[in-house]
Amino acid sequence: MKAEYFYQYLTKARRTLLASLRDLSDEELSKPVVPTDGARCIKDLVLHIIMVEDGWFRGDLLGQAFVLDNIVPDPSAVDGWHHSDKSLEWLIAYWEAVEKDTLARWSDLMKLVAANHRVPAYDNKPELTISADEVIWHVMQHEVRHSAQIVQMIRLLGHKPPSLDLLFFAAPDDPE
Ligand code: NI
Repeated sequence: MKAEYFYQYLTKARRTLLASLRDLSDEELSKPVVPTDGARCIKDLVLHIIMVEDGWFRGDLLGQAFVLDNIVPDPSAVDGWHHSDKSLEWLIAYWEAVEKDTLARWSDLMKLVAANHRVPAYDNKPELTISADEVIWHVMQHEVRHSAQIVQMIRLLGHKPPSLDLLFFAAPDDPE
């Protein structure tokens, strides 16, 4: 499967997920349903997914400024795990801006894949590298894994979560 096809699937799954999140109250989106120092609420996970794509594709692969730098006066203030103070509409606007930029730069990303470009896998171990292709798939797979956690949180809040499997988007004409 081509990476572009899978990213297109993600853009559709995001719309379905966000439609479900718009049906939740701000209190529910901010509620710490998982007792952890990490991502506790839906907003924490949504922002984490966006920042990972923003950071890997722009900062690590393309060597360009983060989308975040253009939408907040102080990007360093958007750090850490806990973001219950953010509005869902702000999160959606950031996600849409990242997606738009990724789609606009897709051919540049694929050029890095074709050139077998490699970047450090960890900030503190520059000798350990990962290929551009692995970065693309890491970021996309990362969204799938955390989206599943969001789905579980929606369930824990007492709501019916959306179905986000690729199958449902690949075969939209399936008669129920
Ligand atoms: Ni993660």
